[in-house]
Amino acid sequence: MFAFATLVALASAALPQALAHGGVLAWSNAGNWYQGWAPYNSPTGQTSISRPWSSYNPILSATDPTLACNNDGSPGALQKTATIKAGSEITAYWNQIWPHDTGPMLTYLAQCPGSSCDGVNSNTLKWFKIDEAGLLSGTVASGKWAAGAMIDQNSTWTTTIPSTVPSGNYLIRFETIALHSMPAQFYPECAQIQITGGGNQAPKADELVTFPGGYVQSDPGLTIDLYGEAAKTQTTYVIPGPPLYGKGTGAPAPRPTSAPATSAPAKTSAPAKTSAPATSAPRPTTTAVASQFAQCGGIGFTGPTTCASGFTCTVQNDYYSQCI
Ligand SMILES: *[C@@H]1O[C@H](CO)[C@@H](O)[C@H](O)[C@H]1NC(C)=O
Ligand SMILES: [Cu+2]
Repeated sequence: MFAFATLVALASAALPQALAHGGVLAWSNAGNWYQGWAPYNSPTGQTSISRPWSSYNPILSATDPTLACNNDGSPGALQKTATIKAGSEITAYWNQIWPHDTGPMLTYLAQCPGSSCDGVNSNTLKWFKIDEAGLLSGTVASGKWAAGAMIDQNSTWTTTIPSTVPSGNYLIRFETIALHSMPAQFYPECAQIQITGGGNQAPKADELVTFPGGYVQSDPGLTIDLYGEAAKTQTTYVIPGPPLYGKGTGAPAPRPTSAPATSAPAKTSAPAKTSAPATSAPRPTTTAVASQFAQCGGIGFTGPTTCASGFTCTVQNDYYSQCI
């Protein structure tokens, strides 16, 4: 019989492997190494550019309130921000060896209001996609996926910050989606960065999404069957989310065709998104007010434009005003 201590040691050594899941554990940019959040260590005293997260488990629903920055993605007590030049490369290091080789890789940015992302709820932000890769070659059934390429390159993914992005404070969100089983598994991870030396190309309306909101559970890219007969000859894969930054038409973002499913009760203390889902149907007149950090205006926005007492509706750009 094993001593208790031996069992504990074996169990903890085997844990990440047994779970066969994970996330981003570190970042690098321009020769600088940034240690990520350690989800299985005590949050007390951890200081990182990563937004904190708490488990290697995947998110299994497109409407999960933690889809923006993982569970739960709220700012750390000792939250740090990395200063990163527009046009430079940022690399995310996933835990090794990343186990899921079928699915896309995606990277998003969301600009924070004000002079810092500290204290900003990731659910209130508008995200635009700066990098995406899906099925790289071959068929859906047996081809090469971006997630497989990520594994091949030391379980890392590198994205260039577009030089045209306006300077400012952003959350960057790296994500891999695993498609080997259904429902699809989302693994998003966020870091706080300050982009310097940027350009002046703001994202267009149809390039901006919220999380949750940017994906619908029924998206073809989230429901694709890797094992069916069709997969043996299919060589196309539709990456979920909005058009890439710079590829949108400027039209208002397309509306979901059906009401998003109500999400399960949040398993965390992260505040739920407070802005009402946009809809093209006429709205009943309402006296609703937008709470702190909620959207209160912008092209295409149909929710409440009055802020709760003590907050002012402040224009961030043509598409987004926020109660701050
Ligand atoms: C591979 O990634 C690990 C972190 O997961 C890092 O410590 C190591 O330096 C990387 N190796 C190379 C060759 O980049
Ligand atoms: Cu997994």
